[in-house]
Amino acid sequence: MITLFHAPHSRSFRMLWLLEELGVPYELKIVNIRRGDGSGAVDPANPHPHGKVPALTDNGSLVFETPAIALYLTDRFPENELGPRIGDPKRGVYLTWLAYYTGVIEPSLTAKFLKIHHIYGTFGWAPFDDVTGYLSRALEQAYLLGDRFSAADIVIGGSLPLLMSRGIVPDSDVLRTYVQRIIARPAHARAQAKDGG
Ligand SMILES: N[C@@H](CCC(=O)N[C@@H](CS)C(=O)NCC(=O)O)C(=O)O
Repeated sequence: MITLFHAPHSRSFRMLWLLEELGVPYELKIVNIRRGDGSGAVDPANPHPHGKVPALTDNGSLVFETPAIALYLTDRFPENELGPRIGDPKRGVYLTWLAYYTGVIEPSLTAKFLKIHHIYGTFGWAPFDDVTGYLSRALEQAYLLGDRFSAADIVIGGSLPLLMSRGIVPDSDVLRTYVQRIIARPAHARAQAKDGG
């Protein structure tokens, strides 16, 4: 049985959304986490080594880090076609977007937030403005993989509404249209209904 360790209104919402897209049985465990405003605490019921969410257990395996969970689930349930299988020509671009989220988008966002001057040739990621420019160009197509929705849209696209509403990612017609397209999916609404537990 798959168990998702989740905290309301947090990064783990996207894996809740993915599980709803997949339509597979799973158990949702709401756990407490430390919040940016100083509230909350590490929950002893959460198996994540750093007390974060999302974390997922399945048959004794623990999976954490959002892109790893996304890849684990789309490989485990390939019939749902939410991630290209090994051998599919789109597999490479899929893996690239998943790694890009953790390896480039998140660090560039943190660096911007902390006002860290970007050092080319030293940092392993691109500056945030380059990242948002690249994303905007990529999303002139319907989805990150072109004409097919995938878990990469959940991992990356699912973080955009909050970032755009806070003015961190600049609002644009391309990004707004893309976000509206992906959040109109029924599984997104089902995940929202379960977000609070
Ligand atoms: N790199 C992780 C980040 C997970 C993460 O930072 N989650 C936040 C919630 S938005 C959290 O659990 N924070 C609690 C803490 O830092 O103790 C991923 O992408 O899954």
